[in-house]
Amino acid sequence: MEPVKILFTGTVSSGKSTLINALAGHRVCEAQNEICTAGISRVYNEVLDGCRRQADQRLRLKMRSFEKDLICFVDTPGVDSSRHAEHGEITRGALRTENAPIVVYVLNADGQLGVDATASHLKYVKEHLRGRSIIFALNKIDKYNPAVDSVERSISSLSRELEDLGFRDPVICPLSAITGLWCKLAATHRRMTSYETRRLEDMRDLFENEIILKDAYEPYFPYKPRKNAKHKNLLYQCGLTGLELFIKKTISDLGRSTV
Ligand SMILES: Nc1nc2c(ncn2[C@@H]2O[C@H](COP(=O)(O)OP(=O)(O)OP(=O)(O)O)[C@@H](O)[C@H]2O)c(=O)[nH]1
Ligand SMILES: [Mg+2]
Repeated sequence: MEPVKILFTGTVSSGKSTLINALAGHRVCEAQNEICTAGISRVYNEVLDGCRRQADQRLRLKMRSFEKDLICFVDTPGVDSSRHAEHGEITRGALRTENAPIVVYVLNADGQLGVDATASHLKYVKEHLRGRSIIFALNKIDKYNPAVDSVERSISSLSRELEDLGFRDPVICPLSAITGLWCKLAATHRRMTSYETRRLEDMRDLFENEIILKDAYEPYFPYKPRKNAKHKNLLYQCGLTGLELFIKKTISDLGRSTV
């Protein structure tokens, strides 16, 4: 059976590659604060030859969160680079030609909502969606200042903007991809810098006490924090588990799931 392709798109540095790494539970796609992804890469969830990158950028990994579905994450470059106009072309080409029934649109909650580049790419995606499913990932929620920013307000205004563009009942997943990635790396005893370990503990405090995302997910996927499950709890609290469950539900709605 062919894997279900899930294509990730969005503006530069919104966190597409970090989110794929978080879902995969491995550092596979390069992610950094400068324009980073320059071409299309594909990550498959199979075990093959100890996870080595293939010449054609194919990579197969064991992904604990997606053990039952044969999937392929497609990473694309950010579309609004002024220095690399070709990046936008590559991504728009992938949206037209990749046979991906699911698109994850990654938005940077910290400063990219309502800006022109986001609106014009959203319009492009809408025009080329052709019946495919789309999930919106509202990333970098950890950058919110709980004293002034409101996740609920951001979701409602984004939802209005998306409805105006023609997306009906959009699924919006607020999350912190970086927290999800660090949490999975810690849970599987992978190498982390002391900066990452320290920041992970800050994130734990933030998502336990100050930025509460459960309202966005509880109606669909209720979860009660459990004792002695600190990584599992944080994966839910930072929104990654909710996004994974929406992705799995979408795969299952396609009639492709073995779950
Ligand atoms: N605070 C915070 N930073 C994040 C999060 N996700 C990603 N980042 C950071 O944002 C920067 C860009 O992340 P990438 O994953 O490279 O973003 P991208 O969308 O793939 O970027 P391009 O491929 O260049 O378009 C990196 O420094 C990440 O560490 C998040 O949830 N919270
Ligand atoms: Mg990238």
